[in-house]
Amino acid sequence: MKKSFAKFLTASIFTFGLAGLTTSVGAGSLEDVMKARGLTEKDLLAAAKTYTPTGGRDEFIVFSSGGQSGQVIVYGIPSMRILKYVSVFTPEPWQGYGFDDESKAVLAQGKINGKTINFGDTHHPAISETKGEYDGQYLFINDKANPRMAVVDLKDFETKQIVVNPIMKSEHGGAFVSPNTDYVIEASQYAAPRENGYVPLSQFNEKYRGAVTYWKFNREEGRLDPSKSFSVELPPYSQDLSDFGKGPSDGWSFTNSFCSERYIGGIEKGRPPFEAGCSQKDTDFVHMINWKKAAEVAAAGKVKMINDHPVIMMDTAVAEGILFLIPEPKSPHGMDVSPDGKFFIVAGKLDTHASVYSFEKVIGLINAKDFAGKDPYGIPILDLKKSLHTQVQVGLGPLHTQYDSKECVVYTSIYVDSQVTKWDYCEGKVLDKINIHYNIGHLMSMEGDSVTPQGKYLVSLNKLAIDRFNPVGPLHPQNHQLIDISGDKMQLLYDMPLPLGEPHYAVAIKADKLKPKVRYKVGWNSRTDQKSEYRTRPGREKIVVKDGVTHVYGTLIRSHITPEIIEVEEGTTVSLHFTNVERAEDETHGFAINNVDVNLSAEPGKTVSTTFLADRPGVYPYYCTEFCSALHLEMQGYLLVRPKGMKVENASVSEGQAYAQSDYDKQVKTNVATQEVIDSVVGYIVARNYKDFAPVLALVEDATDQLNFAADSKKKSEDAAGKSDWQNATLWAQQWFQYQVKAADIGLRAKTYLDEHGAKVVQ
Ligand code: RUQ
Ligand code: CUA
Repeated sequence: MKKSFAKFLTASIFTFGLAGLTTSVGAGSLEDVMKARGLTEKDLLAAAKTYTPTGGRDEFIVFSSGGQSGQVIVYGIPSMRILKYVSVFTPEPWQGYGFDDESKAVLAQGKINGKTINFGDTHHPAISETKGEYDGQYLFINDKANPRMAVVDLKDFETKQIVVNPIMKSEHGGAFVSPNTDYVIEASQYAAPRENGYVPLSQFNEKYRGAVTYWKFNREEGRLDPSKSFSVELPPYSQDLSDFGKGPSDGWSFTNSFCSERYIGGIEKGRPPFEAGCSQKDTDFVHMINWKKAAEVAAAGKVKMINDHPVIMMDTAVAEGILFLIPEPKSPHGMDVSPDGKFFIVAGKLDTHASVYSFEKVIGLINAKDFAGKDPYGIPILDLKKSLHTQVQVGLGPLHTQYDSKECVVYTSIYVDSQVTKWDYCEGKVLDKINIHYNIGHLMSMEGDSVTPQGKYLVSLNKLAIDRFNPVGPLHPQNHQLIDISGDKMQLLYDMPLPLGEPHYAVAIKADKLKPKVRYKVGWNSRTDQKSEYRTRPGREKIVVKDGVTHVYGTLIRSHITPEIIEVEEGTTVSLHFTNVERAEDETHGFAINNVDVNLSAEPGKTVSTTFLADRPGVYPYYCTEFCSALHLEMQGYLLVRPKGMKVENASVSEGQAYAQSDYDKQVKTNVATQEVIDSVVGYIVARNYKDFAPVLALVEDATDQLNFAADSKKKSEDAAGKSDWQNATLWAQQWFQYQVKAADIGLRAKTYLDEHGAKVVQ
């Protein structure tokens, strides 16, 4: 195998490089394929609009909530290819999330009253904004089940922070950001007592409350700052979705509600259920809050501290003129402020209308103190008719609305009819309808929450898939349908099954606004965004006992784990710290120890740790879990846990075969031949304008590293040969060869890249 390697390499260059691509004609013509697969011309057009050839990129990147999976799903548009699951509230082994000590610390921030919560019901992702434009820096996502908010850094797509809402027991209306991301809003859902503890439902009207929390975002640190955050107390009206104003409505936030009946259920006692009791009235309330003024009120200390968190109580909010109610039709849902900030649209789940409110009218009523009445808590109520711009009949069960790049054009999801309605909110008329499959919840246009929606595509986030895909048992995937909205008529392009939780909302950003890194600075704790105190450089690996803990400072690189043998006595607390010292793109190493639930993921540059009690004597092989190189299977080692009191045995093991000088000579011959091939690849690369290609530059850098390692092993092998230690001389010569293989592998990748990207000869 080794002998043929040089030949193989030469052959590879020839096939992939010098000979160029041979076009192979597949089975049949386009018509044949259409006929065989039963495709129409419309299907082909849809395929052409979504198909992305190998190596191609998407125009938009979507961040979708993962519902009860507690994750965020990342995919591309128009290809609808899933790119990543970002673990947020839930442990996820591929990313080592909830397995390494660093990410465990993030998850631990999400404990509620000391209890570990291992899932989240993620609902509404929001991308950070600058002047109302998505800036691609951070993503926020809420947890409806356990009122929490998380921050994902889009530099590495990792969860950095989880904050627990101090006064809510349930939430829904988050995350939405103010136009400069000063604040992230989180609104409660099911009313509950503000304090922890028992309060009977008979005191619902007096003691149960809703709230909105404004989480202050510190952009420099990339973290929410609980010490500068505050809440506004609200009536027990089951607050729902929220949105921030912009332009003329900047400084205000809007939160709708349902069950303003304050019904408390009791089906088991023969009372009508919540669904009946919560939909008695014809209207519920939009809560309109002047958050800029509220921030001043909070800063002035006009708050009540509840669970160490400042809350502006309702009477203060009313007295300060920061809280108002506007009626909205029956069991509303959706709250979407227009890109220019002049309107906000609400739809009623049990109504067929979407209601367009005019901010100008609403603020006029507030300034003129023209109120229609007060609610039981003394909050001024505006008149519905006087607040409306228009109402449009859009279909049965309208929910959410998204804005197009074309002025006045919006799309509303119609749950019961399983449709999307395209309409004009300025003129108040329906323009088009399209069927979806089935029961749409949210929908999403490109950069639809920003001040400049991009149009082009719309995604329908359907709650049911029913018959759309090959059956996989009673639990079906969700169905995200891609719709072309560039023309007058909407056109369905693609069905994507999403098999991970129930996505609620999603946001799409222009792909070129995202600038994620491909590697960390070597020795990085990615969760705190700081150098890890456990970072280790190659050659500096060590084992240190400190405060009764055995710390192993190790490194990972193709294809070895250092150290390869770790021996401890039964009952030792072991803390392993591994730094992936690779600089190469995509060279992640995993680290798993068999049978003890230890599993890490170390991306290039990252330092990860795991701490555990070695409480059972035994032999525990460990290995790298990512197929990182030809000798990945050899990326292995042993954890030995010696029974208490037993002496260390320095066993002499018969290590492989005993090599002779002839073995050494043979290996050196192979290496010399391999080096010639590598040189020819290098010659091929440097004869071209490879410096114009960033990925190739990175590959060349990595290959240079590998060749330096090769030189180091070569020297060790020659030193051993000088002492006629043929065993070690041969082993080091083999190691030298391993590095050559890696360098060649990388070189060939660089060469392929140059060929495929039209590099030019520059002699
Ligand atoms: S919700 S299907 Cu949780 Cu946003 Cu409306
Ligand atoms: Cu590292 Cu496999």
